[in-house]
Amino acid sequence: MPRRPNVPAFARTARSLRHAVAAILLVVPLLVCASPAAAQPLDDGLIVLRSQAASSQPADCSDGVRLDDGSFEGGIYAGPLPTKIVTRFAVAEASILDRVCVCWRRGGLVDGHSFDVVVYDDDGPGGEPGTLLARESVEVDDVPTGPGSFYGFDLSGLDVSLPPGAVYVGVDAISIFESGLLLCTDTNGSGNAPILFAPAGSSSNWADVRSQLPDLRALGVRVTLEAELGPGPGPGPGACTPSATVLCIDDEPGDRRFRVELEYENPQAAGAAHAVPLAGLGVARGGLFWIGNRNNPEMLIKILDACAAFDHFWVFYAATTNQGLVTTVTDTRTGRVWRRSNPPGTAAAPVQDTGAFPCP
Ligand SMILES: [Ca+2]
Repeated sequence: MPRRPNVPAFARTARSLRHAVAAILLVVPLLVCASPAAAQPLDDGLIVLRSQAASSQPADCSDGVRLDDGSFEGGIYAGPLPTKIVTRFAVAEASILDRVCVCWRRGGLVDGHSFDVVVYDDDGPGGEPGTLLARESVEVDDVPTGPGSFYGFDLSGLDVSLPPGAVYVGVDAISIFESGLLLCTDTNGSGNAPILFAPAGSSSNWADVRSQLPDLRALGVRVTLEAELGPGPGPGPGACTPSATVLCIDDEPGDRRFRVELEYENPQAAGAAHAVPLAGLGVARGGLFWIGNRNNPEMLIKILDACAAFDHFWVFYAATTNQGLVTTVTDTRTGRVWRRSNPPGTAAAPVQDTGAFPCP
């Protein structure tokens, strides 16, 4: 489902209505653009931002990272093909993506559209956008006639880790033919971060917007980042010790709080299943077990911290087997033990225990 924006903040000028009419007239003659996709400016004077009432999460990301000078002199559109456009943000330290805010202005009769917020690592050729870190479908509507409005999108639920260095953030796709909306542009600020565009759906073929629009200084795109938590205090007394048959799962990073063991029984054998930690793959909350053949994973198990909302840790697992199983999870901090079993010869049912361990 597309994500709707949180509190929109409006930007207006006293001459907004007159400028909006001028915008329509200016846009239409410029629709024929270079192939495969091209960006064009729209210049119709100074925009003065005026945010709505103060919020802990301002829709214009004024508490975040911005490359613009706070005023947007124009808008950018693309044609004839839908186009994605991104700009580069420096990331000083490992961070979590919190929000992305995008400024749109209405260039025609349509007052809303759906698009994707996209975030790329800068690991492409020559520092171009490479790995896609996040893509979220969002929508805006009731974009007012006039200079432009910011719309903020909370992406913290995606849990996107941003590596130190730089990332590209922008929208996919913009097309005057589809939306009639223009992405706000700053043409008189001091921003000089790279701004690149590419045909929608393309994973490469990035081109420098400034090769066509040398006056463009920044897009109406801002981000809010949160510093990623560093390593935790380390394993506590009695913490889980990983082994071939013991899977350790963290509560706080590195604390190895939960010990997970799986015993199995089938007509040929019985014993302890083999643990496969996934932390090295960036999956800290769960792991796998195999029995007899490491190419045949039998169980995925995870322990989720739902303390904030439900005051419990959750233990969920799915086992794709009919072998007999005894699953044991130990909270090494409290000594509490959680156990579930599956009879031999019975297809294992999934387990979703939302009361497995009390917090903290
Ligand atoms: Ca400006």
